[in-house]
Amino acid sequence: MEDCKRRGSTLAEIESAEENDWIKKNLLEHLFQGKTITEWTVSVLWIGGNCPRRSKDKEKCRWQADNSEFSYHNWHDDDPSGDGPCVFLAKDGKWADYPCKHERFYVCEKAA
Ligand SMILES: [Ca+2]
Repeated sequence: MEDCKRRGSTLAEIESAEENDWIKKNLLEHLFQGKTITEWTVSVLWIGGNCPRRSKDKEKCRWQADNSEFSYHNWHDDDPSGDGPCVFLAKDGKWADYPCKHERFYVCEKAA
């Protein structure tokens, strides 16, 4: 995401259940607090994953920034479903691939 690059960072790469949980608790639940969400794909945050379109193979997904494989993932039962290539984190902490064009929140990270 260009906005992340301008800030000298990249879209977040989630490497552990702790990190996934932290983002879920501190960002997602906060962002969507008090909102009535009926559509699962609305309360989401883009993260830095990339999956080939029309592929349901988890093994083919990579982190955009350095093309590295996922060391951790938390895919929703039906994902990746091949409608990517972008990857979002839903309010329940699950991941899904989805077309990138949808306007959503996104989370950047910087090396500490
Ligand atoms: Ca999908």
